[in-house]
Formats: sequence, structure tokens, C-alpha cells
Amino acid sequence: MDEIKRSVLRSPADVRGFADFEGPLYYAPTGFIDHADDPNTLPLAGSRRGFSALEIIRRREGGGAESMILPLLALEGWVQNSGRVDEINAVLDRLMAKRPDYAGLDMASCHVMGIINVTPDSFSDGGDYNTTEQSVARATAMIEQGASIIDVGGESTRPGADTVSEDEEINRVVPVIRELASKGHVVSIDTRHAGVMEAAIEAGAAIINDVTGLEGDERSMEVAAASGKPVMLMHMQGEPGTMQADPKYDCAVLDIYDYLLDRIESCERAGISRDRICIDPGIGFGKTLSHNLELLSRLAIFHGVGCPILLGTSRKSFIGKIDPKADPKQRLGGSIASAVNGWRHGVQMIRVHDVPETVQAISVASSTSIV
Ligand code: 7PJ
Repeated sequence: MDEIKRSVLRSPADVRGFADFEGPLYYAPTGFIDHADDPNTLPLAGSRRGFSALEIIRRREGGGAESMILPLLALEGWVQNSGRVDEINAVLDRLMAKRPDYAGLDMASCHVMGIINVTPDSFSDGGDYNTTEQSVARATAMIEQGASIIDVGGESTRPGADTVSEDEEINRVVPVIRELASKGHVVSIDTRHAGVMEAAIEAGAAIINDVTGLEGDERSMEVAAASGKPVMLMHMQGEPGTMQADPKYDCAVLDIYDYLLDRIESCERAGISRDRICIDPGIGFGKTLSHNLELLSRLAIFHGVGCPILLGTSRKSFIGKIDPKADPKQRLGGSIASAVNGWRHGVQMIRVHDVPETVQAISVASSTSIV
């Protein structure tokens, strides 16, 4: 396993901690417990998932960050000392508020998105389901097994994958989308190309899922805005072919938080309102094992932007770094563990290859938490 480097150093909780600090602070909910009308627990984004403490984080000069965890019970004292009354009230409002429905889905629950790669070379299921009929059959089974969304992609973003032309990408995805949308299923198009977005929407796609956060093609923002459809903005550092070479951040969690907030603001300026936006930290896209683990342990920080969160960890290589014996098809245990961790952090959508197993894991996790 790669060496794990921590970039956020933790100090003991202290109601006077960071009191004289005037720079930006970041707030990550933690101490998860189901929200059961307990005055010491607050709901995460209007769900039944709750948090009982806040990790308060600041950047350090020269890189990295430091943090302290304050139980909500001690928060009031800290707020008085720090003079950040309005800031904390605004942060808590954003962390707690129920999100509006997204693509017609209720954002108080956790939805499973099934992955359909219509590619001959995708790393984890490539070659198995590469015809329209097989893709549609697999997607239909996923819906029956409890998926709320089907994510259809026609280009592999695996490092070293063959590049495909936009026409070829369109030829792969459009027949699958048309068929699934005609049956009333919610389909997202996983693409970084504006021409593919247009063709997919014309075929009935309900959501645009872009691993480049609408930055990969100069027309994407305008196409997405004009479509009126909801978008998923993912963070990626670099380009698929080279992104794993030497990814670097000052502090991955905070840099990615700032990036996503910045992309949301760009979308708003282009006419995409916040209730049409979902964000995704982009596990595995230009990130070391340490970066991925820091993100997964602080996912709830992303509720601070006020949008639903999508998490994609299914079969990814960080699982293979923790368990080097496991090639992509042997990563179900790790995929489920990370999905349940996402659910605990109040994530609203989880993108997976293994739908029935993930649906069952989340149902059992929900049933066995405090009622
Ligand atoms: C993701 C994605 C992800 C979003 C892929 C793979 C690579 N879209 N498309 N989030 N991953 N939004 O499935 O391993 O994590 S393709």
C-alpha cells in the first residue's frame, strides 16, 4: 500500500481554537448519527443522516491544513469567541437544508446510479456489454434491482484507453439512451464532449454528467445551460492519460472544495441555477491514495456548497492499493464499504457497477442505524 500522507493535522478541541484567525475556515460535519429529534444532532442536507460535531479546518502557510473537532454542544461557546456568528449560521443552514428534487428524485434519500459503459475497452467491465441490446438489458435489470439513474458512457477515461471520435461516442450511446428514456428511466450521459451532450439530450437523457466540470469542451457550458437539464460537475486534476503521474495539492479536500464552488459560480453566471447542480469530488481522477482517503473521510464537507453530492468509488484503483490482490472485478467489498461510508456522510447519489449489492448494503445500513 502507498504511504498515507496526512495533509490535515488535527489539534485537540478548544473553544478558543482559531479564535484570532481571520482567514477562511472550512467546516466538515462529523460524528455521524441518525438524526432522531436529538437536539445535539443536526440533519445532513435534510436527510435522516445527522452530525454531532464539526471539524473546523484552516489552511497552513506553505501547504497542508490544521483542524480541530468541536462537538455541536461546544459550538456556541466557540462561535462567541471567534465572532463568526453570521458565518456559522449560514454554514449550518446550508449543511442542514433539504435540497430540492434533482432530476425528479427526492434528495432526502440516497440513490444508486448504475454504470453502463458502452465501450469495448473500459477497465472494469469493458467488453462484456458492448452492444446496444446488452447495454439496455443490463440497465433494465439495474432499474429492477433498485437503481434510480442509469449513467451511460461511450468513452473510457482510463489512463491509456484508446481515444474515440465524437461521432463514434454518439453512435455508441444514443441508441441505448433512446431506448431507456423511452421506457421512462432517468438517464445521465457521462461525457466531456458538447456534441455528445447535445445528441444524448435529443435522445432523452435527463442529466449531463461531465468529469471535466463543464471545462473540457468550450461549448459544454453553453450547451448545458441551453438544455435546461441538471448537471453533475466532477473534479479532475489534469487529463485522463496523465492525471495519475504526480498529482499535487496544497490540501486536496480544501482545494477541491474551492474548485467545485468556483465551478458552481461559473454555472450560475452562465444561467445554470444551483438547484440544477450536483457536485462530485472525482475519486481517482488525478489523486493519490492519500488524496482519495482524505476526501472519503471528509465527504460531508461538500454539503457546505448547498448542492447534492455524487460519489463514484466503484471498483476504483484506490481499493486495489489498499488490497493489492484485488483486480477490478474483485473489489466488491471495498466498493460497498466506500458506498456505505458515502451514505453515512449523507451523499445523495452513489455511482456503481454492482447495483443489487449496493442497494442491499444501504438498506441494511439504514435499517440498523438508530431508529
Ligand atoms: C466517475 C464518472 C465518477 C462521475 C467515471 C470509472 C471511471 N462520473 N465517470 N464520477 N467515474 N460523476 O467508473 O472508474 O467518479 S468513469
